[in-house]
Amino acid sequence: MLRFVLLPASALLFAGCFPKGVSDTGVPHDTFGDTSGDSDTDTDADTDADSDSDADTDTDADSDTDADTDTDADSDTDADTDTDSDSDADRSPGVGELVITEVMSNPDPVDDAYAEWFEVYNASPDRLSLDGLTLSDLGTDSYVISGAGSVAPGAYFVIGRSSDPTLNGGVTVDFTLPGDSGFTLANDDDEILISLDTTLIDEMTYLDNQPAMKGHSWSLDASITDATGNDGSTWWCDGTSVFGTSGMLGTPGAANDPCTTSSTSATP
Ligand SMILES: [Ca+2]
Ligand SMILES: [Ca+2]
Ligand SMILES: [Ca+2]
Ligand SMILES: [Ca+2]
Repeated sequence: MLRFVLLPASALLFAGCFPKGVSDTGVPHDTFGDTSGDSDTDTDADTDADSDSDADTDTDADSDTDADTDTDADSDTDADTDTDSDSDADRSPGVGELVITEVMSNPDPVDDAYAEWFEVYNASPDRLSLDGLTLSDLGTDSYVISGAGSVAPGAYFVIGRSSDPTLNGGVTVDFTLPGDSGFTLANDDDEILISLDTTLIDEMTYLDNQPAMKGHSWSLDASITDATGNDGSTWWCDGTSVFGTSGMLGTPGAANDPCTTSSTSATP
């Protein structure tokens, strides 16, 4: 039951001693009816103008300043700290978790400056970030990967020198090396080293008679997907499947061809 209480005139006079909008502690409070004692004009208890109770400017309940409901600072809606839309935090690879599986060092008839590429395989059970890894050789080539994103477990990833299909022979490239990367693949002998700081993740070497044929990739046998199995030349051979638009042979971004006795090089 609603009751009206009649206050004595002295009580009303006492309340009137305080200016409108100022509490009895002297702290201004808003005049819109919230009881929090804060100084804003909305009806919640925080000091910002939105309707939730945290101090950021979005309307979700977490304390960060983006509009999603997680508490990390990125703009996606999952709870991890990376910017992709899956729910795991991509991690960097450990030793042997990325495996170099295929190398196009001597593309033909297209220009090496656009059509060189190599392929890595994610041998781990997790999505692996490529950013921060160093690509190098035993000479002076060295480039720290930036902006490549990540590779899914069990997937192949192609790093190349151009994403332009009219220049690179039609290979689909997952990450394009910048023009000034300085990372190139010699036609005679060269190496690819993938490192995280001082930790070597994987390394492969080819000699001046490998790969033997222009326009063919140098391809690890389909049965080998580990970082020691690709050492030496035993399990490598020329790619045999046609890809792209220039008649070159290899399997960029996909499982490799098997090395058979009909291949020009290794016979596992
Ligand atoms: Ca090189
Ligand atoms: Ca080359
Ligand atoms: Ca290796
Ligand atoms: Ca392949």
